[in-house]
Amino acid sequence: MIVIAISVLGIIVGYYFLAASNPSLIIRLVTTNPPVEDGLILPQNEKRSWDPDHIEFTVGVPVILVVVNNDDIESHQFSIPELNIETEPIPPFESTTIEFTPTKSGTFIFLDPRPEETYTYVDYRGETVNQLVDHSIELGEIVVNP
Ligand SMILES: [Cu+2]
Repeated sequence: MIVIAISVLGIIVGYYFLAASNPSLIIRLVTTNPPVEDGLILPQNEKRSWDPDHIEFTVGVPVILVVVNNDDIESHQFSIPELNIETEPIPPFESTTIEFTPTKSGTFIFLDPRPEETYTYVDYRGETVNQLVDHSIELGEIVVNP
């Protein structure tokens, strides 16, 4: 009987701590590039976004965030300016882990703070491409609950 009571108590206490903690989370920078006319896939039409692009945490509870760059060519960076969070540039197919504790509640944006840049490479047609990369389209929202 005592064993059962201790087990039930353990489950309740365990659930309480799980419910009170922020989960560790993986967030990816992903690209999509739908073909245009003639079936051509042009780098200039690339779309980039964060997956997920909406995340929620609780103020005062530590967060582990793994940021993955799934882009095959460009480096990207992750920042939550209002919480003073910013990673180093993340090369293609690499990731970085950031640990922080949200210090204030509210709704904030997260983004890639890198300046506009041009990548030059030879594409699948054998043509040299100068791809203008505007990182300001990579936006997401973080809600920090009280
Ligand atoms: Cu970027």
